[in-house]
Amino acid sequence: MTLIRRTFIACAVGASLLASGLASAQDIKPHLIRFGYGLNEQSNQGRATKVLAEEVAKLSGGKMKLRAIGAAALGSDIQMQQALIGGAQEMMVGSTATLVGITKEMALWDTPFLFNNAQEADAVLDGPLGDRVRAKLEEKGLVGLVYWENGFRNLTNSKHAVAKLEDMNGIKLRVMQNNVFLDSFKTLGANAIPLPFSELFSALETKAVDGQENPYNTILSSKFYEIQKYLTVTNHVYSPWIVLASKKWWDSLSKDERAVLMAAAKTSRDFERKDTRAEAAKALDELKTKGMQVTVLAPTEAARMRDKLTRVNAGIAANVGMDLWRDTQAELARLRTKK
Ligand code: TK8
Repeated sequence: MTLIRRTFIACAVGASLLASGLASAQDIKPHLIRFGYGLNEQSNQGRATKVLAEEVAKLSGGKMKLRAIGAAALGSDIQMQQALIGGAQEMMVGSTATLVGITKEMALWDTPFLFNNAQEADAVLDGPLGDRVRAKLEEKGLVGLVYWENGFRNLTNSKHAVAKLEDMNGIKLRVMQNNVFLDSFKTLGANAIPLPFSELFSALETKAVDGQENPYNTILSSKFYEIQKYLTVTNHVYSPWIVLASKKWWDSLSKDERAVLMAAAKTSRDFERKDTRAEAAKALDELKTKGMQVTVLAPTEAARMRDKLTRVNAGIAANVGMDLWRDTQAELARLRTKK
């Protein structure tokens, strides 16, 4: 048998073993993967992490073990990113927004009202533009595998109902550690204070800050309803999460090991989006049941906020680069006329 033929057979066997989840004959060694995330185990982030861990075990024939460590026990998003870059931790999932200090192109996803719906987000994030932004991480020591859904963000606070722009005045509002969010909420008149998510509950509880903004799922899973009375439906931005690996570690893996991780990441992504959307559809009612007072903005007020918020767009475009900005706008226009 020629070498080429033997290689071909070995590859074919390898592929079918991988497909059946029995990867034992492949170039897969034992690995313990420390995977950190910020939310609770009983959150959409926790549930999807569990699916990821199961998939990694299945596809690697039990050789690769993903140890999930939630509730920011390994640190905030930013601390974990640094641990990945240094090689002290293997993997994590967190907000793209907290990566902007490392990779400026990530700020593209912070553009207020960029996506009109989840389908647009999926198409752009899973397409060439999402790949382009993801690839930028590599020069900084990170590998971005897939985007998960955090979701459309909404505003909560403990002071008073926010029904119009002026109601934002003087609200001490926690924002993610990211200049776009800082500028966006300053523009709306809030006193915006950047804080890691891991410090948010206690900051709200002690009234160090009055409010915050996050998707319904997180307001529910992090029990913000216990300490935040007022919720305003703003849907001001679609927030992605991204599954990251340490590049230092990734580069030491075999092709097969990387294939296992990538396949598992994709399965977890598909599960996560479905799960998150199903939960989000019920979460607002649940938050009302828990006692939150929900304000839906009158169209004129929503338009005033939107107008103010989109003033940060020019700055984002300059920061992420005009080519990336224009290509994104063109892709969105294409998606919108396709229907
Ligand atoms: C969790 C965070 C969270 C984000 C935030 O670590 O910080 O508000 O929405 O999901 O990444």
